Amino acid sequence: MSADSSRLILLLSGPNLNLLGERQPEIYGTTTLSDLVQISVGTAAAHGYDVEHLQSNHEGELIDAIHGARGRCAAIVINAAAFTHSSYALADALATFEGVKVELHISNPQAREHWRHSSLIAPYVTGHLAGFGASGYRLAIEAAIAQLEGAA
Ligand code: CA2
Repeated sequence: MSADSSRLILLLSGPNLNLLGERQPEIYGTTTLSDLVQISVGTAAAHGYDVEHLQSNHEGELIDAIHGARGRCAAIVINAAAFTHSSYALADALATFEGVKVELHISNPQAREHWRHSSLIAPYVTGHLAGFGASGYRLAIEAAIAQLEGAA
């Protein structure tokens, strides 16, 4: 049986996030991507929502996943990693998704190198969360659900 699209959230993880917990713990913490997915799934489940997760190091694969979410998912939570700062194609793909979109970052890009200060996807998302480490995943799922349920 297919999941109820009004209660399905797509969680997307961009390039290199598969290495979380292995390197640069001073920036990204020690939590692995699988831990973050588990936090997201648990948070969503507590509110009666499902999470589907995809991590890819390939821009086109993330774009295909966004296209595939159209009409099938209620929200997208995306940590586009470095594609945030470089991919017009990802920005265009997000613009085609009509549901709730949350841009998520583990670190605070504004407090880091200058090239991380601009987000090409920012104009196409409902809102963004950055700098809260692993807790950001719980907060982002809650923010997406609050939007879907019309809460302030
Ligand atoms: O803070 C975030 O979540 C970022 O999206 C992470 C991206 C970075 O390019 C963005 O500016 C901010 C980098 C993800 C790389 O992940 C690694 C994980 C472990 C070791 C090395 C990189």
